[in-house]
Amino acid sequence: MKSVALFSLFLFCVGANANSQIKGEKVEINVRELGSPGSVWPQPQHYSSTTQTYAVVAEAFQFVYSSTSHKCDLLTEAFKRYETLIYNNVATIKLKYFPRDVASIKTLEVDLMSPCEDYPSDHMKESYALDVADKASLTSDTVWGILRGLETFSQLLWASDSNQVVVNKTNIIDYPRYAFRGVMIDTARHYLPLNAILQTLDAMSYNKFNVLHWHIVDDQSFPYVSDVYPDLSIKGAYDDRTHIYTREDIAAVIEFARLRGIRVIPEFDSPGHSTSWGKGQPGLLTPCYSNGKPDGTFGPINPTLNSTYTFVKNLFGDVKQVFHDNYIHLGGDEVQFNCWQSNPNITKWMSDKNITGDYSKLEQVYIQNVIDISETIGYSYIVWQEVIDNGVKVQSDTVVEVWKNNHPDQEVAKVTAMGLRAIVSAPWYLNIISYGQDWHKYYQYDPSNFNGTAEQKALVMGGEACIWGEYVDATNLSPRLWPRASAVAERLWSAESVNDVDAAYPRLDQQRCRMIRRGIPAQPLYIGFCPHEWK
Ligand code: CP6
Repeated sequence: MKSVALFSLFLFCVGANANSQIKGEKVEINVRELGSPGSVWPQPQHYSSTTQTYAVVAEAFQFVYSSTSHKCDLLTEAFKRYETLIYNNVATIKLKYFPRDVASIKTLEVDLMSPCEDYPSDHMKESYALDVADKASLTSDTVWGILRGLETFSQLLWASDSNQVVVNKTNIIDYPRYAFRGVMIDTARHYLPLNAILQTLDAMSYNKFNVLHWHIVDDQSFPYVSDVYPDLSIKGAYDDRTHIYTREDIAAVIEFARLRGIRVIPEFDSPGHSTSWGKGQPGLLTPCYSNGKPDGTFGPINPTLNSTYTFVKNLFGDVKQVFHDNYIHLGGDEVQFNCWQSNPNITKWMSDKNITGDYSKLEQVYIQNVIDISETIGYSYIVWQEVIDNGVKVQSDTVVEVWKNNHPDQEVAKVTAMGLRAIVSAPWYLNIISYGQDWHKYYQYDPSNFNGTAEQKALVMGGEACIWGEYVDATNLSPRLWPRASAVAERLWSAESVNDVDAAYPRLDQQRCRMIRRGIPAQPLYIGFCPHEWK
């Protein structure tokens, strides 16, 4: 009975026996530890539980507001969602109900101590306290904390050997280690239909992620429908009727995310990675020259023209109307200089400005302008690390995303030594696959493990799992993300000391099975099976 697999088999097969006994008032459970069914992913900061269990009458279970609680639609929606989840989960594992006279929990009393906030933001608080005893209660200062606590509570439920839905007597005080816990999706290399994005948001909420970084456009396609520049998607999308994101589509994504306490940050990557922008906006990209004349190909956005900045200003103004979050990701990665080098007009402009030959400086001019435009519009912004690596001088409130996997710790040290905030995605490129349990290395990377002062460490906001789209579309998005991104989720939420892969394995295995039961096609960690596969 050491292996969790065998333990689960015992629970769900032997437990189905009609003669299963209820021992008196309290259902006694012999084996109960983190790693057995009913454990939480990501692991809470403070967790204590006893072997005492309460029956949960899942088909009648309800979340209720305490008499003093603030109330709002967002929370009431969440109650419904989790009631359904709990009910369906139980249905999926084909449990029978024994609503007998044992100690049981019929409600979880929710106490929201401050008025609901409408939108999650960079300063949202997510801490909560959950107490499951003779009475079950969930308390938080914020609606976001309540959402996290509801998720935790839903994960505590499991099946006793008498085949009842039970929850252990448990006390949890929980809060995230990092404020920024993201997943990046790429809808430019392959279009992702709306339901794939919504499913990703659902899975993110099961893992307490709180930012969807939406890399919405890139060289290959421009699915974003702009009101000011409709030609961008008409000419730049893979298909201007089916492979686009309208205002309504994006509003639906943002609303779905909001209800789950997830921010949506769009990325409009420039001046590189912007080939598709040129189709609907002639004159924007730099014409490349061969043998002294334009060769018909185009390079990065042309930083030397006033019209470029008028365009960016109008486009970002439009984006700000559509995306609610305070942040935009400006990109700035992998800018190729050779096309700029080939173009005589660029050369002339650089000579006039006394920056001949210094293409990093030219990039700096562009980024500086785009940052200024973003600030005027009221945006805070994130950039990829090259912006710093190329010596671009940025404002002190810039957030730098470290993505290159050669010594990310040194890069984080460098960025934070400059007083800039950092997020890390370098070790978490989930689009890269290999044979074996690669989640170990995602799990063991720690964003704060670098040579630096306490002040520097405080500038590390968190990180994100990236799933670039060159080899990913809706067919393989979910299995490639989950449960590998769950390893990242625990690193970003749980305490630094929670870093033992062997201890994590049975909990992660259970989290994966839980995601399957909730409809997320998460790939297996390794050999084995899920309890719901057995009747
Ligand atoms: N597209 C953009 C990409 C990548 C980056 N930016 C990328 C680079 C290396 C790998 C995966 C993706 N496809 N715009 C880098 C930030 Cl391994």
